[in-house]
Amino acid sequence: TQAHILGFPRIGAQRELKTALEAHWQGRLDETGLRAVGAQLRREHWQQQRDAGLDLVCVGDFAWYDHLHNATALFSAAPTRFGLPRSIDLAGYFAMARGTEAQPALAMKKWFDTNYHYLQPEVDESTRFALNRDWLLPEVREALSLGHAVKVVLPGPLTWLWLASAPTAFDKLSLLSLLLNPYFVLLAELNALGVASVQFDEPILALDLPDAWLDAYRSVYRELAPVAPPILLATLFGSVAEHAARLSELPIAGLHLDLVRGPDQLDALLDHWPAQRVLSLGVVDGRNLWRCDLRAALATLRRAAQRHPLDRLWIGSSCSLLHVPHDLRQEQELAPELRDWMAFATQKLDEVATLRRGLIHGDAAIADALNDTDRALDQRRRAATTHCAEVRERCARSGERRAGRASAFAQRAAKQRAALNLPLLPTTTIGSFPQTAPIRAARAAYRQQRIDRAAYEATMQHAIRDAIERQHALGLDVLVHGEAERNDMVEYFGEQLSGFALTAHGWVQSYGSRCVKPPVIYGDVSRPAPMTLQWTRYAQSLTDKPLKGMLTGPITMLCWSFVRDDVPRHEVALQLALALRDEVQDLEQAGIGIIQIDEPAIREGLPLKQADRAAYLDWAVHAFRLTSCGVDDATQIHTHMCYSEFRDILPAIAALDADVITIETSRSRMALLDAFAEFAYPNDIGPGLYDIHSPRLPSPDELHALLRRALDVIPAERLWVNPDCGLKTRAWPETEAALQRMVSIAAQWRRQLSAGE
Ligand code: THG
Ligand code: ZN
Repeated sequence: TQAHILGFPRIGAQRELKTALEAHWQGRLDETGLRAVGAQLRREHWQQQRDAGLDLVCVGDFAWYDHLHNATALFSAAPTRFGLPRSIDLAGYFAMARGTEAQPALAMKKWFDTNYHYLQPEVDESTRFALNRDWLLPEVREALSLGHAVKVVLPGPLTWLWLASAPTAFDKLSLLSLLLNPYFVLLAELNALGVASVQFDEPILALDLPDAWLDAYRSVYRELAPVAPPILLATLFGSVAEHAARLSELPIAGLHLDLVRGPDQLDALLDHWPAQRVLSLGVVDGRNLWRCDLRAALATLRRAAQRHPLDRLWIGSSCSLLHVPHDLRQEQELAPELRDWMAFATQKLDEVATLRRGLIHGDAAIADALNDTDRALDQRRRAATTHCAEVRERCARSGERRAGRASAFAQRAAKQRAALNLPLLPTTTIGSFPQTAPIRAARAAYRQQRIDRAAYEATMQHAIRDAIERQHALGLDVLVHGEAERNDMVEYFGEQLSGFALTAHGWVQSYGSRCVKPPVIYGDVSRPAPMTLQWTRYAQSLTDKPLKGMLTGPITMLCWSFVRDDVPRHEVALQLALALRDEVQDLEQAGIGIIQIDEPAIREGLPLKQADRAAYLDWAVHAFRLTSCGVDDATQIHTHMCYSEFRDILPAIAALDADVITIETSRSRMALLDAFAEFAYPNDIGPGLYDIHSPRLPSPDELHALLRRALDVIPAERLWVNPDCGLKTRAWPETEAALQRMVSIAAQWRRQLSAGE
């Protein structure tokens, strides 16, 4: 019986990797210095796993930017457009990750249904692979020389290939045998080095895979297994029960199951999985930060042990711990009661090790841990702070009726036109403006109580006034207050809603060096006081133009938080919706005629399996409508979406019935817009006219062409003009220059269209 995890967070307890990466990119830290930071982090994280009592340490979970991208470098699979030498070095690796003068970066995509982004490989029929021994192997030697029992973690070849982008007519599976060559060489070398095991992450097995791909598993592992160290095939993020028989035929040493996401698959696998092989049970949640119910986990493990030899049962985290923060011990400001309910990555190592001791030696051997967990979980179950009768009653009452606007879109649009008096092709922005150094400094000073509320408010009001003046000068039609007071769009609301807790150091990697600090929903959610009203009202007082109130929607609040696991997610979504609905109504009451409710994460929350999607979309759409639909016909509801592929959920997006949707489209050169047109999206649309993620100024020709394309497929009466996303990561000079061009192109088209009438 071995205890292991599927991977450890690489960013470091103090985000050391982030600091080092950004210093390196700015030229303040050379490659040697950067490599030293990475080596130190790996050494610490291996030692932590060993000290906790795990039997294996993970090697290969470390990455300078993204672990899938590491495999791209390891197998020399750079797309030719970067013009890199065959053997990718660190500079080439970063060039692909971050883009160059000449080439945009590889696309960033959401890793399954998580808020982590991977770099998407690009393949075509000319792609060829070769093992690059500068990657991974030195890390393996590093760990071996430190005396660790090594389990190498690698993306499985089928998952790597599935996630790669390719020309439409090209069958990616035709590359498989070429891709297996470097894997084959690598595995033989790992075997010779004496690694104990190789974990192939194959999360795509939790999707609805076509038969051709499922069939390919057999050829892959028949080819690789003979030369490889014992292979553990890791499934994650969902059940693979339907593939139990097929998986059991693979010539692999072990299979890992995510029993947090797919608890019901255990029996199916026990029916099929051969007794002489390893079955790894992922019972400690790698996606959430709640303390493991050790007794429940032990019961599961013992049930398995009745049907599978104990020495072939492994105990693990459900997936990589990449998705949880580093160490709970840093959270000294969290209420002790709450802290007691949680386990971060470091604590989860202990949980896994404890479970192994308990399984082998019985409850008595882990009596202290069991008692302590019982006490904490019992206290959590009985805590008054997690239950609010008022919230529960309100949810029960609201749950029955279908939320919807009083009138259909056409009638609302007429009333809104009369109320708002906007020109054709109205111009607007997505909400945030540059977070300048003085703004950040004031927020930090206020948080640390170095300045008082009055001084803080004065600085924020100054930033708002500045943003309004700049928008007036630019001639934008619908203004925003600029969100100077907000850190992260989810954290900001989490700080103000009841039922939420914030951590001080709970950083989780989002992409590259960028991290987020997801708030924790531990109790029933409600809104004790208005959250945005004061700033929005102040901004509206400075202008006669319509000012758009800005909120984060209920589904995005849910997807980008750590959510309680003692209440169904749809119930939490309902609570969030009702809390946000109160804010919407307060804004309307205060005379704010346009309210935007952002839902960039609605696609990310979509279940991996088709069969579960309709139910999710049903409650997600309901939550948005509940938030947005309590307003008068004349009040205009906007929503904004970005970061995802929305094509497959267009009917649900239409069902949100927002009056206006602004969407990220410029990076796909408006291809998404065609999908909206094809679907005949019924309400107003603002396709993003330029990519805000790059400091590059969009040329007038390019803006002109994109707007023309938009006008080809969307009637002018329903078209808005705006950038792709919020502007908080940009500086003012480039922001103003780009917006000026955007506004003038809109004016040009407006003149042209009215002349044509
Ligand atoms: N908030 C949350 N999740 C997200 C996004 C978000 N997921 C998707 C997408 N946006 C990810 N994009 C980013 C962009 C920038 C940063 C993080 C995720 C970022 N983070 C700061 C950093 O790492 O330096 C964190 C410090 C800060 O809050 O200022 O810049 O917008 N929840
Ligand atoms: Zn956006």
